[in-house]
This record gives sequence, C-alpha cells and structure tokens, in this order.
Amino acid sequence: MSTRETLLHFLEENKGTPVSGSRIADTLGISRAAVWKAVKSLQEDGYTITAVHKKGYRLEESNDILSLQSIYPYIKDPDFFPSIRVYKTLDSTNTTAKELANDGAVSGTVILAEQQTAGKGRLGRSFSSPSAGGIYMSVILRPTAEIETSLLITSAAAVAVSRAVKDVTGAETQIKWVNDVYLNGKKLVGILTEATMDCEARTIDSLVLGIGVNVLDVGFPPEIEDVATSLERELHRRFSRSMLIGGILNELQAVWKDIGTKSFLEEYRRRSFLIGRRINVISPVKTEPGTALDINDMGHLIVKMDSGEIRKLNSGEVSVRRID
Ligand code: BT5
Repeated sequence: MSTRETLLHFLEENKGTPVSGSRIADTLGISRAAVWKAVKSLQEDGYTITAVHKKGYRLEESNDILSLQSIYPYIKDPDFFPSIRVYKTLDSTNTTAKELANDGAVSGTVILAEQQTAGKGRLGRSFSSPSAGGIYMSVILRPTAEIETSLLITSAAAVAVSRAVKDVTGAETQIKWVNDVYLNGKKLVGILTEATMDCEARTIDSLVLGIGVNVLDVGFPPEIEDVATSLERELHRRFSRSMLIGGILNELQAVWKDIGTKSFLEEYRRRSFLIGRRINVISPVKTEPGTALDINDMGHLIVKMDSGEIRKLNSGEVSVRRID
C-alpha cells in the first residue's frame, strides 16, 4: 500500500476522531511532512479531512467517498471478496466486470463506480447513475450449482439488498418481481444479472451481478422523477454508502452460500410488491391484464390472466406493471 492508502486506512479506522500527525508518522514510519503531503493529496481529491488544532487530522463522518479503505471495515469475510476496485467513472460497472471476468478475475471480485455514463437496465433500458448519488456495483461470481439454481441469484440479491437496507436504515422494502426493490411504492434499487455460459459443458462460467441503489437525493431525470426514489428522499437522512455496500456484500455472501436450498424465496414472496395485485403483463407485442398469484420455486411469476389462462412468466421475456 502507498503512504496515501495507508493514511486513508488509518483515518477511516478513526473516522470522526482526530489522529495526531506524530502518531500517524510513527505508525507509518514516515516524516510528519510526508503525512501532511499525503493529507493534502487526499483533500485535493475531495476527502473532507480537517486539521484540528493540537489534535491532528480528522476524517469527517460526512465524508462518503468510496474507497477500499472505507468499505473493507464493514465486510465480515474479506476472503470472500478478495478484490474490490473503485473507479470514479465507468460506462457501466457490469461491462467492466464482464471484461475482467473474461480475463479470469476470481469469484468475489467487486467493481464500483462513483458514477456511470451508460448504466444498463434490462432489455436495453438504461439506469440513471449520477455522480456520488448512489451505489453502482457489480460482483463477479463463479457458480458451482446447476444453471437454473444459479440464475436465481437476481431474486436472492433482491432479498440480500432488502435485508441490508433494513439493517442500515431500519426501512422495510418490497420486491417487485423480478429485479426491483421498492420503497414506499417507488423504485429504490435495480438489479441486472448477466451470465457467460459455457454452452458445450452446459455450465455458467461467470455471473456478473449488477446492483444500483439510489442513496442520496441528487435528483432524477424527468422521465423517472415520479417512479424512482432514494433513501434520502424517503427517510430524510443521508446514509453511508460504504456501510450499505458492506451490508449488501455480507448479505449477498449469505444468500449465495445457501442458494441451493432456495430458502430466501420465502422472504422474497413475503416482500412481494405484486402477489395478490392486478398487473399488466407487457411483452414486445402486447399488453394484457391479469392478477399476480405467486412466485414459484424457479422464480417464475404465476399470473391468472383475465382470459382465465394461468401463466408462468419468465423474467427474460416480459415486464409487468402493477395497476391497482
Ligand atoms: C434495472 O433494469 O433496474 C437494472 C438496473 C441495474 C443497475 C446496475 S448499476 C450497477 C450495474 N451496472 C450497470 O450498468 N447496471 C447495473 P430495469 O428493470 O430494466 O429498469 C430500468 C428502468 O428503471 C428504466 O427504464 C427507468 O424507467 C427506471 N430507472 C432508470 N434509472 C433509475 C434509477 N436510478 N432509479 C430508479 N429507476 C430507474
């Protein structure tokens, strides 16, 4: 680690409390002038570090710049997430993660960006990802379970994110089949999983699980202003993105370990935004009304269409919209 990185680690560990320049210098085995230079370089990058008279340097609690040093303290099992990369700007963390996965990146590699210029949703849609407004994260996973089970990761991740949001903020979220997490009736989180298959061996080579969470109230594009929300907008507080990232990764590890048991499905159903509701089923060719009945063990949405037909919906083919 460079002096700057070690200093940041030190300051993150003591966040909110001043640490004396001489203590930092002694611990790192560098001069006080070198400490000052490293502090200056972090300040230039936007870190809110205050020099407190006679007490030393303090990283302010409000500082929420993402870094390895800010995230790792919240991760329970760092061995499961051996590499976390934080970028200022990426087109899409999923695109970068897929490239890294193809180059052999190990399972548990995490890619984060402060902003995305071409954040991706499903079916060619986009995900608004303004600077420092939210969490834009992709996790590379290399499954060992069979294909159908591994593909349940999108649903399992929705449960993991809901648990982390509850833990960090106290708020109860709902899950809109298949990949959205809602708070107070609006979309808070979007999830996009992309898989690279080995068709010959009929296995999944890698999964890239992309998660976008609106944390701060930095505004939405007009077209989603009425349907999207953020934690700050609903709960009138700012939450630490690093803490939330740590929470999501811990919960993700837990659901991934147990994916074969499908035990998360019970909570997925309990949190459902659709079960028992009137919905429109939207395919590229038509929109048809029906009532959502259940979610089966394969993660399909079971719908009774108004025509009387019972349909099992597969997430890859359709979108649904609640209409009551
Ligand atoms: C999703 O697709 O919601 C999946 C979003 C996944 C985003 C993450 S961020 C990290 C990783 N890297 C990426 O490039 N993507 C992943 P879908 O269900 O298709 O929803 C897309 C729709 O949600 C859009 O058409 C808008 O209506 C709405 N939307 C766009 N941005 C939003 C936002 N920030 N918050 C809430 N809704 C949004």
